[in-house]
Amino acid sequence: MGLSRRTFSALAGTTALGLALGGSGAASCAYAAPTVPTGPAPAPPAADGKRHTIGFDRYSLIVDGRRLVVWSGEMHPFRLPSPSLWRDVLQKMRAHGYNAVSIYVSWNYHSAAPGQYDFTGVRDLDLFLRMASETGIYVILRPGPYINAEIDGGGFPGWLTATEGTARTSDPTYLKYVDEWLDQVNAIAGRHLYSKGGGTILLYQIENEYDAHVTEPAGRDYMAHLYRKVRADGIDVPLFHNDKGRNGYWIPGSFDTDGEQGRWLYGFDGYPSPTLTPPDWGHFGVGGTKGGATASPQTPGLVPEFGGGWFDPWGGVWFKGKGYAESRRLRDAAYERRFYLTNFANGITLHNVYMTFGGTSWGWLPAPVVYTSYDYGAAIDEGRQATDKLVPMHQLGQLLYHVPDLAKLDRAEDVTADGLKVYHLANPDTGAQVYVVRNDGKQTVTSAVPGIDAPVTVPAQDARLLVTGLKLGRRELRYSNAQPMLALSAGRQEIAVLTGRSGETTVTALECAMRPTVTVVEGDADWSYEDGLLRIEAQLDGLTRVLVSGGGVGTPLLLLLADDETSVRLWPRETPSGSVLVYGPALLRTADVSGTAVRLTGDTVRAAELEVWGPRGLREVTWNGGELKVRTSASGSLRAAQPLPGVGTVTLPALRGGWRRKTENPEAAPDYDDSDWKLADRTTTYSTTPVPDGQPVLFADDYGFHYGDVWYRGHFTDARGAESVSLAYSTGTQGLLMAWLDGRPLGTHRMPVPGNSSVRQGSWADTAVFDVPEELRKDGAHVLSVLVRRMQHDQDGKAQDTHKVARGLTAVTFAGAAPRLSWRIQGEAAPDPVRGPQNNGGLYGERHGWHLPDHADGDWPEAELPRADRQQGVTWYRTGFKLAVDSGIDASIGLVLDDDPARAYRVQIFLNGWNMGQYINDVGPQHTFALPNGILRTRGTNTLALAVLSDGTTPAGPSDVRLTLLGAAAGGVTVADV
Ligand code: IPT
Repeated sequence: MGLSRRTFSALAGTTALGLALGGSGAASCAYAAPTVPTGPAPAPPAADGKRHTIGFDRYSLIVDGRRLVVWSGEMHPFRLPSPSLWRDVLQKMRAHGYNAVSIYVSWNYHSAAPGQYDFTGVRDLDLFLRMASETGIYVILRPGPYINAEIDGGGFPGWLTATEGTARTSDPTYLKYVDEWLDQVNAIAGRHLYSKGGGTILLYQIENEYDAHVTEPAGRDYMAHLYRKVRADGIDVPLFHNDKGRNGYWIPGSFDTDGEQGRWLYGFDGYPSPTLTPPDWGHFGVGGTKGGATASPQTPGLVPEFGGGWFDPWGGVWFKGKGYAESRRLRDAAYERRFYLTNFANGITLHNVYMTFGGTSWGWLPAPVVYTSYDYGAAIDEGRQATDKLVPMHQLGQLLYHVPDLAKLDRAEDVTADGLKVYHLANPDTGAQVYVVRNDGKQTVTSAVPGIDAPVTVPAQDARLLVTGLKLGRRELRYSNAQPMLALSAGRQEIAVLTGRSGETTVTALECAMRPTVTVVEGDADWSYEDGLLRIEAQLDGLTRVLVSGGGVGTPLLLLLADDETSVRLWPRETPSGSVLVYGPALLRTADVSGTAVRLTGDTVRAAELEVWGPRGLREVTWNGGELKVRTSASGSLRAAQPLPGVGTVTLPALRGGWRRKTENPEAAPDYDDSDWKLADRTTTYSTTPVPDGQPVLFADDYGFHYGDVWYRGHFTDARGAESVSLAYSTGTQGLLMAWLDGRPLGTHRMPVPGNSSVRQGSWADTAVFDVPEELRKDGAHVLSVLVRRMQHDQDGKAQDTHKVARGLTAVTFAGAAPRLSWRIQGEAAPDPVRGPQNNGGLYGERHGWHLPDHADGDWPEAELPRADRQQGVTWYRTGFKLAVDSGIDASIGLVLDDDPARAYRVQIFLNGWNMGQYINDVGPQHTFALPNGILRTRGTNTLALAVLSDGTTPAGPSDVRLTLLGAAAGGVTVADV
């Protein structure tokens, strides 16, 4: 095995670190990296203008010569169209122990046409990266060019579907466009590299789950091209790819990286079923081509995506989407402990949870497979609320940051415990032992784990991490049956936090050469001292506090034993003046120490105590700018004399009155003037869908229409003998087609589910057949008007150009006659300069600004809800509403639509002109649509416009339309209007 003996570092000159890699390359063998002493993780990153090194060895990343376990969460800026709120999510992640955020950048979101790129407003990547630096969180940047991500075309712009060449290969046309994209992204990314002190980008991914052409030049040259391009653009941080299914694809050396193997990491993803036993995919795992990290023994275990939830498909009989509560239930907090701890126990030290905040696939962003909400069942929900899935993330994230022994672990001798699976690991330098104990059964297990002289309880389908022989500041933990969360030093004392389930009895044993002084400051605890061991027994309920002093050590140790619920109200923070630990509020956003004062910002939901441990001499505490009266507590903290107030009530207006209504689709009328529409007369296409013989190309993308609805008008002169018309069309899931002949509705056809044999799976094509009414089978001028609701382009997951499958009409024929039709086509107008290319389709109302807040609707007839209209076509409803949420409250608000599920209609929801998604009444499952603050004016007037498409087969709504509160907190970030 040709091992590089050089330090794998991101910057020239860093070989000074001298991290020689030794060893034979065998999968589980330990590589000595003697020059990286066990010590604190690097300080939280910032754009500090300094050069930094980013290297790695088999165990972990090594940043500025210190080991770093990357504990990352995925969010997509494009799924939260209000930049101020990015900061909210980033701060929540950082506070809950994530030290990195991984983001996709979606090409289609930034590019409406070749050569046109927009990185402003809700697309301001630079601003996102600045916020990440200000938050002190690393960024893993993943700009594709292909991303998948349940996004239209897998991230490919609509216009790319109409270009020559095969995407995701070394095809020169494709590469030309890719370079154009990377030029744009890298110009911004280059300013935010952690290596260069410009920001916090730590790692950069090229492509995603690229498993086609792996051994062919078309694939290898493509990857090599991407690698070279990114390097040439000055991106000097380690690069990697995300291998789907752990095939060992794109490991170091598998393609040409200009001899720079040392700056390329192997990454793989995993979305295991939550009902199965967690897989061993790391260095200590089963090995072989499906073994995950074992495919690349010299690089640290990197999982760029590990399922933290799952996307939910549309509802109805075939897809059976059940809503995101179900995703969250299947991958709950216990799932996270069980699966993520298993990953960690397998040597995965770079771990990203996809998704941590899922957000919203607003407008026409969603790939056909998903609906608007991309909540994902993630730890932070679509309404930006913390769920109890943050508990394990918080506990583990703080642990990995605060306990350096965990950054370098080897597999240690096997130990067993009845009823539990045990992974035993050890730090070769400090001797600390780590046990990940997992219960795969259906009953709670209490068992004996060697080295821990106390019963270890693990609930069914759960896990926990235990340590022995671990240094906690100046003392040493011999063992505990509680999971450690952090150890830090604050002022004159050291603090250690251990956690467990509420009500559990924990035993924590500390080495003490001499008899210590022990004070149970708060809670239900007992202690005993014998043979150099202090044994503390505590029943967990809130925060149990035990102060240990003396015993031969000058610095006292405050032992905090927290139950789960309490552990997520403990907020450690590193400041330049030292560590701070805050206890009480629902969220700590920032903590700044200057002189004797600590300034804190954060959120409360219920009234909360506030307590701060910090550097010596602290006397004053402010909370969200207000000074608090504080006292020194018996546990050495500053405690607020009064609890912080909780959040006040938020009242939302009913949306009953003020509605106006107007029907559109004039395009259906025979005399509608379509002379300024494009002629659909092309004969060739780059689409993968064949052009039917003797027909023009009717595919909307070929005429520059890529998003939402598209209209066709086919003119012909003789309908004699025409019995029926067949309209072949192709959309995504849930697509539909409505047709009129000479203004007479012919009917609505909806894309059937894939079980229907007439649908070619994946391409979503079907044919609508409508009778031609007898009275219209005449000579003379006729117009066939057709509205197609497209449901976006396929993702190109298999690199077969499936994003180029046609969308819109594909062929039109008559039975009993063969008239020649002359077609005109009309889709979306020029993209909204602020809201972007995916905000609108080609409905008449959209082309004429009916969705915009300032549209003059004064002459529209007034209407009352609920409605029960029965007609085929498009009707708009508009109303306004005022909100007056207190400026100190972060209220997250949603819009609910509800009706009898038998009614066949769908709604495009426009809030202040922004397309907040699509509701399909008889499909579901989504009824609540998140309205992001910034787009929503929480202190002002809002306009809601609903574009209703009804089949005409049933009465149609809207019926029940109302606002709902998704969550509220006192605090929040400052929100700028979008
Ligand atoms: C993996 C993709 O990398 C990611 O973009 C997203 O699509 C995710 O899945 C699912 O939400 S692909 C995989 C699980 C086959």
